Amino acid sequence: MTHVVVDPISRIEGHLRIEAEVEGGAVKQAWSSSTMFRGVELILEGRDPRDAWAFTQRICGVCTTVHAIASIRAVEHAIGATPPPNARILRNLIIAAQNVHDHVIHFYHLQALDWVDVVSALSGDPAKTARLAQSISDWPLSSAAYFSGVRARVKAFVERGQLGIFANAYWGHPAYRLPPEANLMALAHYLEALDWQRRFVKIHAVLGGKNPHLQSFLVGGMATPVDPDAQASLNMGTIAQLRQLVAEGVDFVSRVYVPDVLAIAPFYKDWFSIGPGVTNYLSYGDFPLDDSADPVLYLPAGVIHDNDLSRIAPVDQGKIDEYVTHSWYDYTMGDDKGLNPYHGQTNPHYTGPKPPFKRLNVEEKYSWLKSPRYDGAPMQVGPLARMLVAYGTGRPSRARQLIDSALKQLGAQPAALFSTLGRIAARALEAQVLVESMGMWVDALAEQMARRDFRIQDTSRWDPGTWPRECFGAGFHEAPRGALGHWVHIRDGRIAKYQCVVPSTWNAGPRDARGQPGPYEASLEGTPVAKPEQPLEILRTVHSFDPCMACGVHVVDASRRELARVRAS
Ligand code: NFE
Ligand code: MG
Repeated sequence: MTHVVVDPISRIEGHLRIEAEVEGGAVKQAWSSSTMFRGVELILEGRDPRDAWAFTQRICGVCTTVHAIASIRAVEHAIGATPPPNARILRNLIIAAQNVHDHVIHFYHLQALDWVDVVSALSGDPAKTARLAQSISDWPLSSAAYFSGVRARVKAFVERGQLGIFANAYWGHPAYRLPPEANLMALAHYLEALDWQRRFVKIHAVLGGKNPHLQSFLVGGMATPVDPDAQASLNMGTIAQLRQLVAEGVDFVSRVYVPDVLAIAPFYKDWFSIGPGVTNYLSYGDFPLDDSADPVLYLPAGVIHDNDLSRIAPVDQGKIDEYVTHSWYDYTMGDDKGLNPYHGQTNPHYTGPKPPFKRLNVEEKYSWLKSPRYDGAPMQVGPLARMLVAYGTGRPSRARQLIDSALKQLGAQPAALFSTLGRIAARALEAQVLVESMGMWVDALAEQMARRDFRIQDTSRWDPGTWPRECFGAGFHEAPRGALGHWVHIRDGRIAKYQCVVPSTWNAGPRDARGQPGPYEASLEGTPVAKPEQPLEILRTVHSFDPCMACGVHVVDASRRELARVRAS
């Protein structure tokens, strides 16, 4: 038995430590620990709920819009504000842009190098690479001269010993299987994606003034005037600009990102059965298509139990509880109880070993993440959960169509989706579904302007004097990494209590009171590890969830920070 510690796992946001027991070339048991504490829920107490979005948005700079969205929805629910259609449409555009941008960056810059060997790419033949690229897509940057230029650029970095963004990887590891030409093509797209993301995110600058941390959110609506006749507002020029940026997004996702995933996957088909883990999935659904109290959602809500896509249950938020049995928090009623977020508590109490330490005490508490459970069960959340709910319900039909066509191309069954590679493929296909949907909302915004409906905020509840003395609200959102909820309790116009239950908390949380592992922990069980001192395969499965600890724990303890350590003992 080898005890492997990966701490911190890099190419993620924040600090994540994985400990695993490896026996017979595979992980037997694993533990996921966030080694970072943040106190945003506590910072909010006593503040004006109309300001909460600006604070919660700072939980994370990666999924930079998501906590603002969940926060304004929670406060609107509590005080009874109803955003007008323009606000709904603008929010849908912002959310979709966030998801698409985040997914592309995750694939190329945070995950691809687990599968793509940069050093091998340097021996890729540019002419063969051009043939490969042209066989999978009609993307124009595909000539031998182009790939030769990319190879020369990266070679110059490597020869000067300046691997920079490519440093500290396991180049040459036996688990890398792509031929040099596929590595070279993917490397070229890694560099193109850096440039593409900078352009695509202008959608956020146009609609929110800046990225990260857009400035245009508002309880009851948005702070952006819509008026085709005014210069300093969203007008027909904005519509034209949005159409152009969305078209570039569709182009890159459908001609580069998705084809790359489908070209790389066949070399790693065994990863369609590695890393299944927790068999339950949860999606709150998102992208309201109308302005009723219970709107149709473009991506539907649903709960999947035991991988059964034929029976998708509605979401009952009353069934959500958080446990701290293995987390560095105390509950006043005892640490074996689960608490619904309306009654949640954030009482931090670190009881772990004094750093630097070799091992966590996993029999006791070992993470700053809580363990959210739905009806007592762990749930996977994220693009795969959303695409499975879409597949099972048949909505939107485009999701089902893209999934079926990808499975056909790969010669795989839907069950292949319950895996490490399934999470990666679902993220890519979701990016395509969402970037394509953005045109529909740009059209909707143009129609609103044409019918001269410029309403942007429900001001009827802006004055706290119109609120009940005490009220409660919950705001739900599908962030790039999955189901996100904020719960707020308002008393006398101020926040009495605020709780966030975040996607990476669902996925990366530790064992619960019953000892059930969280999704990262469960999915690592059985993951092969060829060289325990270079646990590349552990990175593959953990990265497939797109971890974000900043979100998951929602003030970094500087004394506990380490730069890099990977150790097998
Ligand atoms: Ni910081 Fe986040 C997303 C949220 S965490 S990345 O997406 O909420 O899981
Ligand atoms: Mg929380």
